[in-house]
Amino acid sequence: MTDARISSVYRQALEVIASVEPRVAEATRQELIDQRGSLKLIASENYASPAVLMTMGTWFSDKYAEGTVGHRFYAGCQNVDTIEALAAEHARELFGAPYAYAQPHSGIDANLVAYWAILAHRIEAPGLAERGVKSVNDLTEEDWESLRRELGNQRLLGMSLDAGGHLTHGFRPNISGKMFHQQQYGTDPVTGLLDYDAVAAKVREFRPLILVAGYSAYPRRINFAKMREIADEVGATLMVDMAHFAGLVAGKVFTGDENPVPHAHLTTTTTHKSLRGPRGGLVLAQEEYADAVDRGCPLVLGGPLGHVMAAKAVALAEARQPTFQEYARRIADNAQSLAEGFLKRGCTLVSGGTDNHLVLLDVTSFGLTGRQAESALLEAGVVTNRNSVPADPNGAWYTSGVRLGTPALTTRGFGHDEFDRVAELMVEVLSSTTPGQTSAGAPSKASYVLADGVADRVRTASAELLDKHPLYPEIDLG
Ligand code: DSN
Repeated sequence: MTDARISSVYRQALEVIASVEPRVAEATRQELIDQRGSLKLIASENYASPAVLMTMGTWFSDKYAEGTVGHRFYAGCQNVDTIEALAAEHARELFGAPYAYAQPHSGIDANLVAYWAILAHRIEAPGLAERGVKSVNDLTEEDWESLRRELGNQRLLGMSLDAGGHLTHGFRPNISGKMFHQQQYGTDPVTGLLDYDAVAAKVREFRPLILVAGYSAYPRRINFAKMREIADEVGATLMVDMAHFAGLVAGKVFTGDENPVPHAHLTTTTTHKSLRGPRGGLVLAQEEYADAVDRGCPLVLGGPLGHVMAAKAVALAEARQPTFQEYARRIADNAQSLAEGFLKRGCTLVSGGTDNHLVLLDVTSFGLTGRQAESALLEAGVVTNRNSVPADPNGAWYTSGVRLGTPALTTRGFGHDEFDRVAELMVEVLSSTTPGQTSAGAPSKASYVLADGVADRVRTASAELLDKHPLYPEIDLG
């Protein structure tokens, strides 16, 4: 239902923006139209509430606040202190974490803060403890030299990108793959599931300082109690990146061994995926890591974004409401419906299904690469992202899969029947798509041919679903 107050705020804001740069106002208006008119299945995206969106558009953006709550490098940070403390308090309460750090600007930043905190906490130059050195102020030049050697000589083990891990988990093109000696664990080639015995064997052999668990494209839950046992066997620090499934943890879908927070030494997340907040990151930690995490800014972060931390506080307050638990349960139920919708139509899913918020559809059975599938689906108004599948023959650029997530359309109110229909429409697009050719007439991994009329037919069918579940019904831009 349209809310006149909210509509009026946005209309006036767009007028103000248009008076300076009309093209930005127009693109902002168009973005809402585009998002309203497409089936958003990107597993890492969502729709934040108007309260969260509005909180980001304030004068907190104008303030520098490097440092931590109560210990800033700038004067006049009393209100930033208030909102950062609130965001951290909500995060601690929501996730049951001893410590929370609300400053990271993104997931990669949160992971960098955590990595450096682990290094700072765990690495010591030889002989420091014996000499009773407690403060960095007491380190000699030789100590620093030896620390530098140690820092650059640590091992990290994370899930491989093609098995569903994230590029910040030690993938070579990312700084995490360069600052650490890294190795990766994968999934079982037959079941597509994490094989804990294989992870344990790799950990025993590689003896990492950091064992990273978590994923951005693994469609299954993880037993974090087991991962902690595996880490403990060699004295490794367990870091869990729950960016994708933080909403399922917050909403108590993942509890007990599937809740990483009590088991991990440090847990990182973004706030904008299933958690449905502003774009940003968080680090949760056991108390012993708190001091090291607190050094995130200025160690690896630029000045904290006050307006975004304020929006994190609002979003986390929303996630503490009982309705968020219902939302999280529906995310997982809807992923099941989507997976069943594909399976009953003969499609291949990595790991044979899902028990979290995402489905990884292997499109090779349609004779397509992920890139071709992604483009054909987009032409029909279905927004997805191509994604590697385990041991992907098409590599990380063209890929063989598309990753699909339910958090965004669940926010719009989609349920079982709608997700089954989404699967049906996607299968119609993919089975009507054939690989194209390069300009020289060779087979192409990028171009595709979608049969005439299919895109229009699917767009019309999608519009029926989307119209029943309007996006931002509170907002009428006129
Ligand atoms: N880009 C995010 C995702 O799509 O999973 C993670 O960085």
